[in-house]
Amino acid sequence: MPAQLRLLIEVVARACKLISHTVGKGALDNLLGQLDIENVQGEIQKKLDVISNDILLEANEWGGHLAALASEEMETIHLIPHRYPKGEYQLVYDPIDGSSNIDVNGIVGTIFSVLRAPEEASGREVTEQDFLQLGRNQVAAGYAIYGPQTVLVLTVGTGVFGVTLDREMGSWMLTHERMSIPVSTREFAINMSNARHWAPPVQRYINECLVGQTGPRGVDFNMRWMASMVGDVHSNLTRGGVFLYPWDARHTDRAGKLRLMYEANPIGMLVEQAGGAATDGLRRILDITPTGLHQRVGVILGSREEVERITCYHREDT
Ligand code: AHM
Ligand code: MG
Repeated sequence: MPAQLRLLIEVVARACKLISHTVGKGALDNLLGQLDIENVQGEIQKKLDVISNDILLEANEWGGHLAALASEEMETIHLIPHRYPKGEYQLVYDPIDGSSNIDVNGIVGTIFSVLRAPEEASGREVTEQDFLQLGRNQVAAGYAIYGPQTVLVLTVGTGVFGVTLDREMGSWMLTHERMSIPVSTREFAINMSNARHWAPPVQRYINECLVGQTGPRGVDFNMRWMASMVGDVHSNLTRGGVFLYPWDARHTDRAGKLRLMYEANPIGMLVEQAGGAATDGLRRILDITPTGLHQRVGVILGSREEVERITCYHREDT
């Protein structure tokens, strides 16, 4: 792995350590609740969204490994100020995924993706356009999950590894070597309250799961919904499962709720590296050409057999 990339990942991991500590303080440091401001997506920002965004920004800005950063919480890209050295990578992140869980002490996480700045950008400032790269060109991707344990799950394109934060020592310990998603599963994760909006292929799939043993699948399915993609994906990576946040009747152009650049792409890369699959119902997530930094996309990922089945239902429906 190039030294600059290693340094970058170490800095991100250090920032995640601080976010983990901050998330853990909650009401003790008056960190719960929301601010009276909206982010670029029109969502009210939580205090921890903003604090975590700043933690990642400040940790990475001066290290010399980045050309620019982009985040769910910032309208456009953040260039490295001229007073700091510039590097060859671009970092994209969602500082707090699952923000609605903050106040209820539920699972939240940080998701990040590393891109290489285009070579032709070496003599100039990078632009937002330089960030709009295919997910398959990511050089690294990962998430930190802040649950009963803080675990950082990472890929640099050679499999998936997890390190757990030893809170007494303040260091990361390798605890999950070569994580892999079982090919088959009997568990799905979806927000069932959106059922009336789903497209027919999703209705078909979930209905078949719900019918259980007596239906076409011939087996009973279990459901999980943590309201945090990182939480549900960590479950997929640990014991298998399929996670869906599909586009539905409320979305135009097959845009779902989740964001391509800093949610679907990094998680898609991790899932594929762990032997799973990730599509938007019709296209492989990592092959979708991004048209905007905050672009949204439908997401179906996890155990390969189920993702293939759901994708097949979508193809039959077109
Ligand atoms: P966020 O990054 O603003 O927190 O939004 C992403 C989250 C995902 O983690 C989760 O799967 C989904 O939104 C839950 O949304 P909802 O409760 O609206 O179904
Ligand atoms: Mg968020």
